Amino acid sequence: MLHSRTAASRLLRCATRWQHSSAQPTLNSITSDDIAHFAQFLPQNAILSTLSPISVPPSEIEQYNTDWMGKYRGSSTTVLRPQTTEQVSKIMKWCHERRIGVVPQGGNTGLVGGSVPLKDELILSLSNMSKVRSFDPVSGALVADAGCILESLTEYIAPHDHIMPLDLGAKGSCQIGGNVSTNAGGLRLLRYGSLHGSVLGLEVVLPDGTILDNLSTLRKDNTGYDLKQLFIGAEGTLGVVTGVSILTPAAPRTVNNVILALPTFENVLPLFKLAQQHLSEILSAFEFIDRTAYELAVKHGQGKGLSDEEIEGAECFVLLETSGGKKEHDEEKLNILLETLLESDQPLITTGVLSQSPAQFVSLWKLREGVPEAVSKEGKTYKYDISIPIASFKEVVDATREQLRRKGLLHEDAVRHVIGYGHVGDGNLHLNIAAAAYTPEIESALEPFVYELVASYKGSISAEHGIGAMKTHAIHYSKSGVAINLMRRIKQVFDPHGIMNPRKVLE
Ligand code: FAD
Ligand code: 2HG
Ligand code: ZN
Repeated sequence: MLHSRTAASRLLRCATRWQHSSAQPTLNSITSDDIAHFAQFLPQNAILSTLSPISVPPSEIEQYNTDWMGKYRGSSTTVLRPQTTEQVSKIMKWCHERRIGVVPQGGNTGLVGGSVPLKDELILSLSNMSKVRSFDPVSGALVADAGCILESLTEYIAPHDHIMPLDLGAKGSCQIGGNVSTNAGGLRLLRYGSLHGSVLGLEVVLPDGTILDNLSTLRKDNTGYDLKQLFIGAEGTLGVVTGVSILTPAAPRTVNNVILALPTFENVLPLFKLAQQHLSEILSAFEFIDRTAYELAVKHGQGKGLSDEEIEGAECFVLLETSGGKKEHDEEKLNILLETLLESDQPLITTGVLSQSPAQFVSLWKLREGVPEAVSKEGKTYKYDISIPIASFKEVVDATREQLRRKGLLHEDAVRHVIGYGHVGDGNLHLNIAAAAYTPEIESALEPFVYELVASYKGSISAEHGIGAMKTHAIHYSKSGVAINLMRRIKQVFDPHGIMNPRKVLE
């Protein structure tokens, strides 16, 4: 069954490749004349280019050409950092006429190679567009420039007792426009849902420079097709998001978190069920970390958890958070859950730590949030971000480790760790493989192995990070030919010259 499906999708892939490459538009490189044109309406400090007359050294462009993992590297000569939507519009109009490829870039924290050029496309950084445009403390509607850093927005609305509906480990660098463009999930999705629900409106500059002003703050608007949804998760392939209107929820009055050690992975599902039953509306996060991920977080100083004796015999960990309106009420509920867990005949947990102070609350979260950073210190990381049934998380991590062992790649000079962690509440596993270096041997041991495994569970090869440059060839594992074809037609309508983030999402 799996074999015939895979063979069919390979055939489809070849056919689509052939069709597409015959129609691939040719894009032009940026020249000094283009720079002279941009200099007519952009301040000098908004243009970084190795071309004359700007002529900065390539090292100044390096950080924009390289992604967070150090896995993808472009060779762009030019970064533009406009300050206004009108400037973005003029840039796009020019690039559309000149057939210059454009890569919109936010905080450059993306994990699928979508935020850096594959060749010498122009990099359009939104980092100079970082003003809050308005905030309504009653409705919670926040309207901000796309370049606002997620954490700054959190700080901006905190005095009004509101929080952003999303939170992620990269909050100090990622931008709201990047979050929208990747449809980022993160640590609060269980409670506040996805950005498809909380984004109220968008301002987008289309590839030909037209400004689509859809910055509504209305909760309800059923006037035909909901165009903003197309740009949420489009990864910069349909236009440049310049403004975001987003619904921010009221801040919970009380939050608690607890880290629980589990003797076996088998207990994760029953624990999740019990937590939902006992905590119901106050359960706001249920995150999973396997033993190796936990140990790496501790090793690299990402938070403090349990003592060595306490974690003895633990196979994995769960970080559970509650957010509610009344401290005593929430603590009572949480304590009843913990007592039930510890006093049962076959306890689901061996031990746990309940945070006792705001500092400890942050420290426990760091054990989970800090895993990507910790893994990055162990070498180069292959990252798979998949949706599969929760019960299969461990099976997938183990099968991947076994596959690498079979290929003779599980040793210090090749693959150092195979770990699993992620958002259990959302059915989203992060499978990370820390290696000494990115090599073709490791890659071909992992792919299509992991994608075929995911397809066998009818899962998704990208739960929250997107397709970017990494998974264009694998999109068919999770999307039908009909759906891919419709996506191509949508792309053609918005971007007939194929200048927006070329060769990302769709090959
Ligand atoms: P970038 O990386 O700059 O760009 C990402 C994509 O969006 C690119 O394709 C780019 O072209 C496009 N883009 C960016 N800005 C715009 C714009 N204004 N208009 C049009 N297109 C644009 N992701 C999650 O979903 N959940 C997590 O929990 C999570 N945790 C992370 C933790 C760490 C430590 C790191 C490094 C990353 C994590 N990520 C997570 C991935 C990443 O942070 C998110 O995808 C984030 O939303 C990207 O935002 P950014 O501003 O950095 O975008
Ligand atoms: C997280 O949940 C992020 O920590 C990053 O989505 C996951 O690095 C990863 O694989
Ligand atoms: Zn995640």
